Parts: sequence; structure tokens; C-alpha cells
Amino acid sequence: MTEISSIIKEKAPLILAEIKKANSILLHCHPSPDPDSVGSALAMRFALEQMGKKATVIKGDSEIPLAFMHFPGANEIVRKNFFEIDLKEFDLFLSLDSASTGMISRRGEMKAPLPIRTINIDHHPSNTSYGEINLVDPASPALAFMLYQLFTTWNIEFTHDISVDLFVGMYTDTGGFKYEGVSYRVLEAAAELSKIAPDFTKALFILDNSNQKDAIYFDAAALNSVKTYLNDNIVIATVSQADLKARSISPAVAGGSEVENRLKSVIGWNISALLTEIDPDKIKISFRTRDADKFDVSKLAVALGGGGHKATSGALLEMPLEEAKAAVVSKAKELYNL
Ligand SMILES: [Mn+2]
Repeated sequence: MTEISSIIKEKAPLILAEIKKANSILLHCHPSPDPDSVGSALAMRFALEQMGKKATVIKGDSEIPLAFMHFPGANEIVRKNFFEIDLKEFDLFLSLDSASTGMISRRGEMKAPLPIRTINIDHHPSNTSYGEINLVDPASPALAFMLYQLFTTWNIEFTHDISVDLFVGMYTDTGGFKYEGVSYRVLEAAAELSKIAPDFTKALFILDNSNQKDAIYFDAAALNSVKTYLNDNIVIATVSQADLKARSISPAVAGGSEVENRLKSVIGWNISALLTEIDPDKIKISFRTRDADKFDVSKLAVALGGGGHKATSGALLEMPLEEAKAAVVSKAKELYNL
């Protein structure tokens, strides 16, 4: 059996005591939900039901992507955001995978403490501790791995459905068990879950193979435009309004591309940028780097009025595409002495 993190060992009984006192428990999916958000919420609902509790998962601000609808329990997700529910129907809110109240909903002003007793279970280092109980474990590479440990501590029976929901969360948040933070403990947990749900590969196949054709056309346009600058240190892909219109590519698809990640996979292409003209003369820029210590792209984003992390960042420029591209190159030249 997997060792339990000390922070989880410490908080597990406190959280269980609150759950035992509650009758009707609220769970949510965060805006633009990923499989860790949805899978964890669904697994928690099954666990709470095993304890004889009424538990409700709401979809939150965004639609649940079609590719997640085969996760066990997904059909029972209530199609409401946080401001569309009546909090009087609940006596406990278990907030999962959400670093701040902004990850519960962006549809309105949400002030902590929230109107009902809130337990905040998360793995983001930036978590703002907005709950009455906060269980934050940044060492865990997925929220689903924290739930695996909590459920083990609480003696929850790992059913087939709980196992699939936790497996997809752990698999995706770790980039397929390859990001930093993946340890033998994570692999042990995944092995246990796969023993209970040997059909987990089906869930992964659907996840990996539910692309929309728009996404392929978008990537084709982006890859077709690739040019490098500053001795190949920066690689830029652009997608114009004309490109989007030529293939009737929806703006939602334009936001979900991973082209910039592929570009930075080339040795020597240290910084990658994807510039998308989301509206005429409105350029959404996404930066990546393969060497965050040497090329901290948060600085490049900030210099252009945006923000982000050292390895992933972004900005929004209101100017023609070619001008935006020139601005990116000249800022990069200046900031990194290229
Ligand atoms: Mn997560």
C-alpha cells in the first residue's frame, strides 16, 4: 500500500469529521476543467455516496468537454455554475483542485469565507487557503493522487468507477506519468487502480482521440507559418484571421492548441511563441521555453503587458499581427541579450 503524505495523514480525520456532520455536499468542476478536476469531483462523489451522503457535482462555469463524458458518473453532472445553485440546499462545500475562489467561478464576486462551510483540497502551490479546512499538498502531482490517499485513509472501497476517475486525473495531470513530481508512490497508486479497472486504457484512448477537425486545421496553419529569429533562439508560429476564416476554425479551438509546446521540443529553439489573431488586430500570444532558468518567459510576457510562469506565459496585444511579431522579437532580443 502506498505511503500516505504526512499532511494528508494529519488532515484526513478532520475532513472526515466534517463530512460525517454534513448531509448534502457540493462539488464543482473548475473553469475550463481538465480531467483531474472532473475525474476527482466524480470520484469524490462516489466516495461520499459510499458514506451515505448526498453529493452533487456541478459543471461550473464551462461546458464539460465531450471527451470527458465517458468518465464514470459524468452523466449525472448538474449543468449549473456556482451562482446558479441554491446554497441552502447544501451544508458543506468540498472544493477540489482549485487554487483560489477564481477557480470556483469567474461569473461573479466570490468572497472567502464562502456562505457555506468550505473544505479546500488542492495541490497548487499558489493556493490561497480560502477554506475553513485547507489541505494543500503541492508535492502531489495530481489532485486525484491526494484523493487516492484520502480514500485509503478513510477505508473507501476502490470500485471500478472510482478507479477509472482517479486514474484519468493522475495520468493527465502528470503528462502521462512523465512530469516532475511523479514518484514510485504515484506509480504504485496507478498500478493499484489499474488492477481494479483493467479497462483504463479505453478511457485514455477516448481522451487522446476526441480531437475536433478544427484543431488539426489550426495546427496545420500554425506549423505552416513557422519562422525562427535571433539565431534560432526564438521560433514563432502565427495564425491570422484569414487562416481562421479559410477553414472556419472556431475561436474555442484556437485557444486549445498545443503547437507552442511542440515547437519548443526542437533542440536550440529555446523560446516558442504562438500568435493567434483572435479578433482583427487583437493578438493572443502564448510563450513556452525549454530552459526556464536561462529564458524566463514570464519576463517576456510582462514586458508585453501580460504575465505567467517561468516556463509558460502569455500576453494580449492590440495591433496588427506583423507588428505584434516584431514586438516579440525585439523584446526577446533586449531581454535575453540575443
Ligand atoms: Mn490538478
